[in-house]
Amino acid sequence: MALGDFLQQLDGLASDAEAAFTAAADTEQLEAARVEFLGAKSGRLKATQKQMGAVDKTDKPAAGKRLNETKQRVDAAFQAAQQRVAAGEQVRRSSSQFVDTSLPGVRPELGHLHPITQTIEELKDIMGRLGFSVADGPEIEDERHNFEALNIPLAHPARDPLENFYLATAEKTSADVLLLRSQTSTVQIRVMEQTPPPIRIISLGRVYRPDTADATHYPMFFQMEGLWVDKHVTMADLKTVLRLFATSYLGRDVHVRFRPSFFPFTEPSVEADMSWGDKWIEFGGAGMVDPNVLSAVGYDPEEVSGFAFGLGIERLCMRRHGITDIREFYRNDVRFLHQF
Ligand code: FA5
Repeated sequence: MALGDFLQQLDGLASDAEAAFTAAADTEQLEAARVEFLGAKSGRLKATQKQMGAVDKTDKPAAGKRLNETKQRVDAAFQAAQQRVAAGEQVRRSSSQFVDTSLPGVRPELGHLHPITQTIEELKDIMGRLGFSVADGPEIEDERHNFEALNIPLAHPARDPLENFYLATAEKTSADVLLLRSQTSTVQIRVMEQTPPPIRIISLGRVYRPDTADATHYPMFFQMEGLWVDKHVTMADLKTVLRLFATSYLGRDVHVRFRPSFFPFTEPSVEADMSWGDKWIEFGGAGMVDPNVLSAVGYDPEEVSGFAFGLGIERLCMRRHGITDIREFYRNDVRFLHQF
């Protein structure tokens, strides 16, 4: 083989290899080009090297020299391409897995108590400081505790089926008529039935009425009942306790006013309003426990007297936080609930 032909073959191979390595865009393409040119068994460089045997003896030194130079060119082109491809992949990897350690961490979402539950805890705390302990009663009640013992006779409009959630029971005898309690005053009776005076309790829980939901009414809501029975408990004590309670929970600038009212189980009775801007909103009913109620639980109305109150817990919480619609509490919108 003529020396010129051999050298030409080597030069062509070198420039083919350089072009292929430069064009390789990723590790796979580069590896394919490496096998094609530098492959140990059937690479083109190897194949050309084998042709050295056919070159004239006198031309061998020149051919060998060019072969070495070609090897170096091809190797250098491969290494340059290898570095370029590796650097590119590094950038791709790091841009998809980039971690900025100066950013604040991702906080796990923690739940918290519902605003009404939080309010209940706070009300218990305030009333506890005034000497009231917590009593509990069932949400499913009988007519005795929801009505009769509270001096609400059978013909009273408060017992109307349209005003209450009566429960359908298997045996429809008058003794087992059950309903969802419409007021926490039921707990007054349950406590007095079991405990002799003096009594100073509160009871907080759900009550149910078929009221149409609006900004200040909901068919299920929470009440805080209060009852203080002892010798010489007066209306002045009632007003003092309610005022102390209201200013403790709502702040010194809240005004409380009492309007004469009527409840079958208290005499005299009042309704209590709290100021809200230039308006008043009713937050509860109250009064001196009716002697008939004291007698119904076996107390002697000549010996002891008492006051009772029943407050709407949602309304208190609304006033405290400036919430203008009671329905917000029960929509389960986390944007609302997150704020408490
Ligand atoms: C009563 O429930 C009486 N048991 C209160 C009472 C207890 C009087 C002890 C005397 C002695 P009334 O129906 O007014 O009263 O309800 C009391 C409070 O519950 C209201 O002032 C109001 O704050 C709240 N309330 C009444 N209905 C609803 C309702 N549908 N949604 C939200 N809050 C209500």
